[in-house]
Amino acid sequence: MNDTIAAIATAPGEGGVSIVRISGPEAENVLMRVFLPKKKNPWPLESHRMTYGRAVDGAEAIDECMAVLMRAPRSYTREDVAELQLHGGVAVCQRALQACLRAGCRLAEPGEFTRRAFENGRLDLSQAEAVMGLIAARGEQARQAALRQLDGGASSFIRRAADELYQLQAALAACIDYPEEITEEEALSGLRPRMLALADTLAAAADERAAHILADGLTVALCGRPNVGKSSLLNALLREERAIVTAVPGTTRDIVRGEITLNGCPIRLADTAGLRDTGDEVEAVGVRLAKKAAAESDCVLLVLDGHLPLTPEDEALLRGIPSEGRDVIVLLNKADLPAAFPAEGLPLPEGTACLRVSARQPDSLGPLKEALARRAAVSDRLALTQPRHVEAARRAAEHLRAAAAAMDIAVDLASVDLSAAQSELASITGDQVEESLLDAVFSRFCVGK
Ligand SMILES: Nc1nc2c(ncn2[C@@H]2O[C@H](COP(=O)(O)OP(=O)(O)OP(=O)(O)O)[C@@H](O)[C@H]2O)c(=O)[nH]1
Ligand SMILES: [Mg+2]
Repeated sequence: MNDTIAAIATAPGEGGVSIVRISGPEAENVLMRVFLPKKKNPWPLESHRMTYGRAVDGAEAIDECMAVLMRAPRSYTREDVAELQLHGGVAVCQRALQACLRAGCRLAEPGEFTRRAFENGRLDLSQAEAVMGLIAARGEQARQAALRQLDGGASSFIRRAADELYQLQAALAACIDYPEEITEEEALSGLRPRMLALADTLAAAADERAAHILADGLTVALCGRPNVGKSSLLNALLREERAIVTAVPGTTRDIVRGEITLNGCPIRLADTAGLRDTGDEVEAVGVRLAKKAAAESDCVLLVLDGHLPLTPEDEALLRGIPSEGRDVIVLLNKADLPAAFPAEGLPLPEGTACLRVSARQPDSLGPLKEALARRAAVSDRLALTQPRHVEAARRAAEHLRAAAAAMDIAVDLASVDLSAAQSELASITGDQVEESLLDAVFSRFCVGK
């Protein structure tokens, strides 16, 4: 951690500016070698102030630029940080980075700036991950959740839970260590309900579905027999001709994907091959892919042709809707044509949504969009929103339940479970983590952050 690192902090490609960032004890010295300020007697640079000049590599000019030095500890990493703001372009910033490396730093690993911010105590681990969440956010909802986490929302929830857990551990330890002073029953009577209450609090915050939707968006598969208008509906939702549409049944074979944003939530749509028994080898592969896409999605749109009587294939698909566990919306497409059967007569499990739509009439898709937006909306009161945190909290809740159950058998067994729960909570904030976990977390960052 004592060396000085550098990386290009902006996304590759052309843009207004690109930034090369340097962090570490040699940051100022490196800057003095690669930056030639315009003004006289510039050194030492005033901290946190932009200075105009040139980026240079030895005697050669690289670009006109601005530079800023942020002295420790008032910087992102809490080390001395220097940044060069160059014209945005691949060659310019590559060359400036090379000059920095020659001037005495090494290339940063992915996430290494943020890892230093964490190791220097500026952020806890969940906040460091929130930085990554902000960068990765593809919609308003994910951005807001990441910002709440950066502001310490997850950390303060976990610290409160950890405090309660410490109290439980202390009470249990007292009763193990001083059995003559407190009767075991006295000491234990209140503990079990508190363990279960804490387990409930953690389990309620550990909403895996919500965490997955924030990270990946809501995945939706358009399924149904051939020719009912799945591809037409995909195109209508995307408002572009993404998938091929023809009157020939069996047109779509590959999965055709597209994404829309509804109320700030990304909805990832997959149009699939029409489901039927077929002798055509290519189509059969498509049917297999379609079933896989349906099984893996959060929500299935089962499309029927509302202007033709149901076929045995439609009926088989309707019978296949499970009564729970799978989220299915039945769409009666081609509502611009006369309806062949009433929606009410369909044999649907209770609570299954059924909507009349027409791919030819974009206005008819409003209720469908509302239904999808509702499924993609995640409560903004959820304390934990990252899959890693949710899993750790769920495991902590399991250990607490095991501890509560162990109270009848052996109090020291319960204390082992409480310690295990405490380790899970500490892994969220990074108060107690293995180096390998840190490597895994930070390697998912981009270089330069
Ligand atoms: N009138 C009317 N025709 C539609 C509508 N949606 C689709 N069609 C027509 O139905 C036929 C089949 O449409 P597709 O979108 O290719 O159907 P599909 O379900 O993707 O079919 P496969 O890819 O073969 O499984 C085409 O001729 C479309 O123009 C609709 O809402 N109203
Ligand atoms: Mg199709």
